[in-house]
Amino acid sequence: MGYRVVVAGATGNVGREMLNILAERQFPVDEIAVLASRRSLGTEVTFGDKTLKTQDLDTFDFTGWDMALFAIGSDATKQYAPKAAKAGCVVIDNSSLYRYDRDVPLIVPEVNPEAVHGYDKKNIIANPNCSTAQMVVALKPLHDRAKIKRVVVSTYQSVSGSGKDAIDELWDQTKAHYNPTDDYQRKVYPKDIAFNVIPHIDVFLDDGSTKEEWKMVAETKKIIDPSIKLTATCVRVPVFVGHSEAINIEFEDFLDEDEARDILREAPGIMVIDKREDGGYVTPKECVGDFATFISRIRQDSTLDNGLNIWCVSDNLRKGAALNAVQIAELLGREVLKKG
Ligand code: 2RA
Repeated sequence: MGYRVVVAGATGNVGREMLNILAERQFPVDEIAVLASRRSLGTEVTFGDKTLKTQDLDTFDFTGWDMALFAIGSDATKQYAPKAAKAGCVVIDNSSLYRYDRDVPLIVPEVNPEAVHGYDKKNIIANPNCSTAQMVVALKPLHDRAKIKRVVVSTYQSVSGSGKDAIDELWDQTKAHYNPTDDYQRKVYPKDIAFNVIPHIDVFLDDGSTKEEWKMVAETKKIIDPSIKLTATCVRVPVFVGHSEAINIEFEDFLDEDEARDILREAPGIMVIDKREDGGYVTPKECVGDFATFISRIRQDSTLDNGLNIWCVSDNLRKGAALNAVQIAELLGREVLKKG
């Protein structure tokens, strides 16, 4: 006996990964429905060895379906999540719409699995921002051992975080660089992503930070501990898939780098690749398609009494979005619905 599962946004990067991961992890599916907007209606998507035809999100009846993984953006989520929730289908939403709602649990299963029991306030569970998910997986085991006071994080985020068009843009700009048209040669494109880095993701806020940076602060506080002080600089880099983060941590208590490495090695969802030699660390290219959050460059920060630096890399379409959503579905099934 398994679950009747819906994937809404099945033709997007994250929606397709959700289907891949549901199949890879052999999630107990009795029946699956894949939904898309009218403009993508009928598009075929793959689920394991099956090919499924997308149905119309606008007319779909969620009644009798156990859970719906949403990857449709905040605007569409606002329209369809309440409808699904009201029909008794638990929504696991990848957009930012509900993340900061006190009646909606924001969950990274390796970090705060107990929060799943709060799903029934709105019948909605929120998935965190991709740059937050991998970071809190790394921070939580260290916080449990030495209580984190402050985090300074710089991110190096791949273009797939902002969708399929951004992947095409990087590809086209890179090609244009080697085969410049007259127009391209004449103009200098300072804000191109190809061969560049851009310190701007999402919109600017009044205090000069960006909403992406604000999300990392707000979500870390909600998922781990509101007392943690965090400041972030989120940067877009010319990488197709895989977010990287340089994380500086100040603890209440001293934590030796070797003990930190041992703790991380034993922590759920983490793979430590950390040798002080050429290639003794992980790069984003190596994380693509993997479930793990990779940690390298673990070392004391000697400028602080209780400081540590780490390098954190993960597939932003997987742990940063689709995998975390499927893990929440597994948690919901195991702890609450208990059908599978
Ligand atoms: C990005 N975190 O990387 C944002 C949304 N996925 O663009």
